[in-house]
Amino acid sequence: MEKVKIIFDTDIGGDCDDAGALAIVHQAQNAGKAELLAVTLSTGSPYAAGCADAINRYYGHVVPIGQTKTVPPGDDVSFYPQSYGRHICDTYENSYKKDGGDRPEDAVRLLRKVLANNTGDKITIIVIGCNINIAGLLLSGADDISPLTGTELVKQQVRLFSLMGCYFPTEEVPEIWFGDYNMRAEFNIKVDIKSAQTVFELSPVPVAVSHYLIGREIRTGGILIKKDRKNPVAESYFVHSHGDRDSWDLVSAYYAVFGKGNIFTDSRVGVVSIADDGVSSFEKKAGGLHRLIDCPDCKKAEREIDEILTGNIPKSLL
Ligand SMILES: [Ca+2]
Repeated sequence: MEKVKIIFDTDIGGDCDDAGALAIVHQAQNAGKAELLAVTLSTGSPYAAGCADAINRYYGHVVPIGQTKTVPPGDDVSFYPQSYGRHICDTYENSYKKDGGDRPEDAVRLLRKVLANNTGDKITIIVIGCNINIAGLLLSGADDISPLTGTELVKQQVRLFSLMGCYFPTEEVPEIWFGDYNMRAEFNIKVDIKSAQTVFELSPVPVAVSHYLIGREIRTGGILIKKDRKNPVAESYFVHSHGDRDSWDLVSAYYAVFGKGNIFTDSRVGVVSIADDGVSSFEKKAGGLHRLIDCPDCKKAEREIDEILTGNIPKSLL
């Protein structure tokens, strides 16, 4: 069985789908299908490292954690203390308690270290927050860790970025409204537009995009609440959503580990562009490095993702 090496780049603690995505990676690792190498945090929240580490400990795979040293421009810092991430960090065992715990190292340094030390199969990077860390990696120069630039390291050691971001209007959904707010730029892009532009412009390897309208149609994770509240992922879903939640980040985690598997298609290849106001566009183009993930049967996807979250990975995926 091919074991997929994973780096998990996340803004965990804000929306519970990051916790669900991390659970997918851990369940895949338990089944021998994945190996989590590191977690990097693309949020300034002082609770994010503790939240990620608590989940990693619950599943028995403790890995190094890095964090951006710059608060992303669109982060709402007043939200950190109200987030479910704070509750998980404060309640569950972890090494990164806000007061007196370890502090995560710089995310770009950790990314460079993990890539530079890699031998054998290439690494897949799941990117499910804003793009500050990956842009920082791509723009990084040679240093004491490696004589290679970030872009060279990525080209040599990364198989794929499995990235959640972008809203592409369709005929069926030409606009998204939350009350009187018209969402033209998707959240992960809007939090750091410049970094998103950098990633789509500079990535020398394929980027598979779990875009807004796909994850929105797939509701999962609530099943964990009934199963085991000692599981910090179950608690994340309970505190944040009291049940199922849209699966934006879980689509990226599934695709990173299992590819299209039984539930996704990725027929479109081309180029994603991010305008200066964060609005995304996609142009089909032969030889393009970007592709959009599509889901022909969202109900089927819900069933399969919930099965994986509860540890029942279909044999066809292994
Ligand atoms: Ca996220």
